[in-house]
Amino acid sequence: MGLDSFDRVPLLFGPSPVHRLDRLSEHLGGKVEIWAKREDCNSGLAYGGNKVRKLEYLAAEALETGCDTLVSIGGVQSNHTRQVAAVAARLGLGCVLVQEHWVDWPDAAYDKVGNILLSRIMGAEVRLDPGGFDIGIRPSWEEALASVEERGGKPYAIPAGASDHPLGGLGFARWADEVAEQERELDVFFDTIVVCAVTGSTHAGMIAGFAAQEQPRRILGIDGSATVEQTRAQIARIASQTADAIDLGRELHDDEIVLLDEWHAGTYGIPDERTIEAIRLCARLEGMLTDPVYEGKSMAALIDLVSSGRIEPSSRVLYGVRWSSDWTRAMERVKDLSWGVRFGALEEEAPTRFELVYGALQAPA
Ligand code: 1AC
Repeated sequence: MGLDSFDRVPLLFGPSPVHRLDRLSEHLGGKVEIWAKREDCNSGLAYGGNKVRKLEYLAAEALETGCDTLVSIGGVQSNHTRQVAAVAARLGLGCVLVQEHWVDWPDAAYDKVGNILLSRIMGAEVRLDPGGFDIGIRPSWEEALASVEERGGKPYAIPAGASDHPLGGLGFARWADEVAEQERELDVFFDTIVVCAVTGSTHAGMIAGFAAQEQPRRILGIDGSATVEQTRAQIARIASQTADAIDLGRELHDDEIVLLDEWHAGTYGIPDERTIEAIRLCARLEGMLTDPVYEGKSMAALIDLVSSGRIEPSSRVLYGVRWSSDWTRAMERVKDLSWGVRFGALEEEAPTRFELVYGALQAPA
């Protein structure tokens, strides 16, 4: 069949930008050339992100099959569910989101700001669920699908991260083609790709897509799940299913699935010192923001791999930015606090003002 035979609803601006990270490269010794490809700048839909790229294929199927409601799942501050909400809004579809308690983050505003707020503003029906972190298929999501049917709707099922789905890997198989095209334009070749992996289809799609190209390269997945074997198995399954879908014409080899597990900090969603240091370094050298859940961890890996020589001198690396806007929760909080200060509010008044502003925005659609 091939990738082009799958329908796709265009939701991106076009190819996502690729650019050099000169100051970071220089800081790490100047022998490895580091570039970034920016899914955080890929679309006008609620800040874009890697899931919008995947959802181009799933949304096409939802429309073709006459579904009227996208139903998905993620953590309370899921980037994925925010992107599903944006795609649903853009296409005039309903949206039900199960938001589980994936991260133990003791902040009273955690389920009110950031991504979850954006999803509510975009009209998604958000259902909070106490379930903990798990990238597998969850009963709460199946119940949400059933509830849409019970009220006479036709749900379209999108698993966590749009990953464990027959079309889940296609978006990033297409990303691999896009990289090859950009390489031709720029007259460069990226021998190493670095990307964070949790639910797996971003990494898996890249593996399948690049496997179809002539010149081999290393695709280093950096685990952010801390449930490494489950993520590795999911990547292998999605990569091989995507390889079939795009007619690769051969089995993927075990050594094509590389998931490094040294930077996940022990728990999904919680950064350690290396994560924070990596976020700071990248921000201060490049003005590029990485986040504490995904990119901060893969940035820490990139820094260590280059500094230690595990990514060899003279390599050219493409660092995949997914746009994990976990920072939106921080940004909203900062805005809230500065609002309080600007209006001369006493510190203890801030929560009241906070409730006034965000309580109103979070009213059900
Ligand atoms: C884990 C899928 C994931 C998210 O944003 O919910 N990246």
